[in-house]
Amino acid sequence: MPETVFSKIIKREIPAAIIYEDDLALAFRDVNPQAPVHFLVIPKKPLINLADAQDEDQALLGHLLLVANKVAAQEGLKGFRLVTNNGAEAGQTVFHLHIHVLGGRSLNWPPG
Ligand code: DGP
Repeated sequence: MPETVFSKIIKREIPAAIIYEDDLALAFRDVNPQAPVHFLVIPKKPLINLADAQDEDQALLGHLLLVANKVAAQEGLKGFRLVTNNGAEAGQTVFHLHIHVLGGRSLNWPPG
């Protein structure tokens, strides 16, 4: 998988506002926030997107959801939304799997 800005954030080659880290995952604030709280949860493993994940990634994917929940609580969010854009057609621009976590305001449905 080619290097992305997110792999550079993992390696601390470019700065980011990191709010959580463990052996498997990293969470940092989105540089272009779409809500008062908007952070990204990424695996350290270089997966392109959800479609790139395999059965062997089951525990890792579950871990990312639990990290999203944990950091949302840390951020004081009661209601929040998770989004993962899978592929360019869905709006994916950085090709390293990431879960957007959005909150801190009312969120409309359906999303655009
Ligand atoms: P997506 O469109 O789902 O691929 O979302 C990519 C998000 O990543 C987008 O909301 C902006 C964010 N982003 C892109 N480059 C950087 C960066 O260098 N630092 C941070 N913190 N966020 C970034």
